[in-house]
Amino acid sequence: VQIYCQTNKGVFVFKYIRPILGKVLLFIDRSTSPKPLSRPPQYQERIDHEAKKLAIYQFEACPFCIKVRRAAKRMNLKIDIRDARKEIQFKNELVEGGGIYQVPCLKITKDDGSTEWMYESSNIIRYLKTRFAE
Ligand SMILES: N[C@@H](CCC(=O)N[C@@H](CS)C(=O)NCC(=O)O)C(=O)O
Repeated sequence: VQIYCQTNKGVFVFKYIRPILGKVLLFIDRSTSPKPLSRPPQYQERIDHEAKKLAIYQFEACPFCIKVRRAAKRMNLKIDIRDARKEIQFKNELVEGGGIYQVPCLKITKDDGSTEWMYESSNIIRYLKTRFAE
């Protein structure tokens, strides 16, 4: 990939094609938005309370991030979405807390105040399903 990226063709792909692909993905995402799971109000309140302890660090048009956002929406989880590309503060939090600049990353704040930073979209979705899916 590194060698490929250094060629003119690679630069072209990354500079021009990727943003277009990103817009196409966002369009598809918005027009096929998943239906959120419906829960009894009291149960949903408890889930909302738990979801306040989570935050997703992401980029808007990253396919792995779209996958995680869609899974969260399907499970009706109101998780704070933090754009680590547009907001330098979130980028810094991610790198300082999680160790690397890679998205998506789920920040989990435990009851004792400690934090866990979970990378890899498939791990994040598995974790959310284990905790919140019926
Ligand atoms: N295997 C990872 C891939 C994540 C990934 O490649 N993320 C890219 C964005 S699409 C990234 O963080 N790149 C860092 C950068 O652009 O600096 C996952 O499934 O979460």
